[in-house]
Amino acid sequence: MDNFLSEAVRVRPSARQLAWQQMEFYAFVHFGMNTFTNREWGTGTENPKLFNPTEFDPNQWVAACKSAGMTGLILTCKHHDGFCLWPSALTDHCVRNSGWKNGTGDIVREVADACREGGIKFGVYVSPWDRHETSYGDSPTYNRFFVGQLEELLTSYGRVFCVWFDGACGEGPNGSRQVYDWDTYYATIRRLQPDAVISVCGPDARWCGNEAGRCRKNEWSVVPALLRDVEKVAEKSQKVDDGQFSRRVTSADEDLGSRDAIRNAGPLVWYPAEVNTSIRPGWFYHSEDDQRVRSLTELLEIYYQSVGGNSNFLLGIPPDVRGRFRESDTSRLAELGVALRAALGRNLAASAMVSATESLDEAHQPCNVLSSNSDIFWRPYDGTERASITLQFTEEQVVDKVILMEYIALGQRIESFTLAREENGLWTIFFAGEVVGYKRVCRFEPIRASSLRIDVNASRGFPTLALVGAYRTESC
Ligand code: FUL
Repeated sequence: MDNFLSEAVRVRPSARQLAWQQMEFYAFVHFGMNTFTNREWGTGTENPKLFNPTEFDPNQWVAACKSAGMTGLILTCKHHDGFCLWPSALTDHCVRNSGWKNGTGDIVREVADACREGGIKFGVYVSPWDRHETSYGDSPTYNRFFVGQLEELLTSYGRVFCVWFDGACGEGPNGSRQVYDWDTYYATIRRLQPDAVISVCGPDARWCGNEAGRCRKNEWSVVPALLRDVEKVAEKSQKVDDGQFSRRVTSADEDLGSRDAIRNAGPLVWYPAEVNTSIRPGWFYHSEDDQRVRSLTELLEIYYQSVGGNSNFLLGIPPDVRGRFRESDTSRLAELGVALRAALGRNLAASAMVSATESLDEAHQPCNVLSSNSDIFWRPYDGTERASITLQFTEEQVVDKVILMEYIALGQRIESFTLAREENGLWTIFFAGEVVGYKRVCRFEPIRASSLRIDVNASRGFPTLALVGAYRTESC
């Protein structure tokens, strides 16, 4: 194996990245001053009294997220307008001075508690760009203020699975430019919440590059380290609220991780993709969008492309001025959950007989791919880069999806594979793919098969498979 490929397989996820990857699908809740002013970006001059939800109900949010199969929720604790959803000791521009509960409430606490009680994880979005705070633009002073806010959020509300930073960096007063002290922000998060991933403008999870819900045909988790620095500098992020940014998809960086992309790219890092988009056109609630909730078909497509394409899926759902999700949105989430269970609820291969061209040893037998225990997996010998695994069903099956999962604790290895089926003794290849990674959902027209074979045709060293599942959508 070429040197650069040996290096690529030595790049492994951290424990926090592994735990995060397994979350797969979670909610992005934009709630704050903009909800009450009907905007996407506030100016920071809004009267705090405007924030006054009448039926705030985070348990309703959590129940809706769970109905879709989501595993976590990220809340906009502070958006660009600087208004804090917790009673920050560092600013008056916060819930303490709002009309809600006469200033005695704490939205962050109630949401964090509702998540914990509901059994999903809680994460925080906190905008470094702050259009209210007067020290913004006086870099050292503002950086101290922002670290103080991080400390408040990361010490008062229990465990946080993610700190989500976007790259927006607007001007301060009189055109002054704020230089963010990312290194201190990151060190603060690691110190206070060592298990939390730092996403997008951070080292742990990579933004897929658009807000339209589209990811690449092949999302690699091993990519040039340079990408992380670029994110860190935030030069590529949104600069204006022009409504176009969210729809722009550049093709220039379509290939981030193939052999060609990494051969001369310098150091590599584990930097897996996250796809973020909203169930509505905007991130915040606008009543004029009530008829523009994404269809079930669109949501399923984004789900399969992202979760089924080695990415995590962060879906925005905005509460309205009551502080509740709209009925249209909750019923769409419930439909999505029903559809996903019907599509992927039953593994038709669960009792298949499994064999492989070779297996390293007893601990890496091919039957491991049928186990839901993601800690056991199949692998061939060192040096074997092409290998096959065959599942013989107990009776002929009709199948329209196959799930493959690599054992990514040993890196991302598979570069190309095909699926073949046997019907009446005849083998036919019916699907070809490249990246597998944490999870790949292969979708195709229903096929009839008595056996299914996965041929790994190219790999970076030996391939691994932790799961092979076969599914057929059941009518619901
Ligand atoms: C962007 C922000 O400017 C948007 O308002 C939104 O919060 C999105 C998720 O991140 O950078």
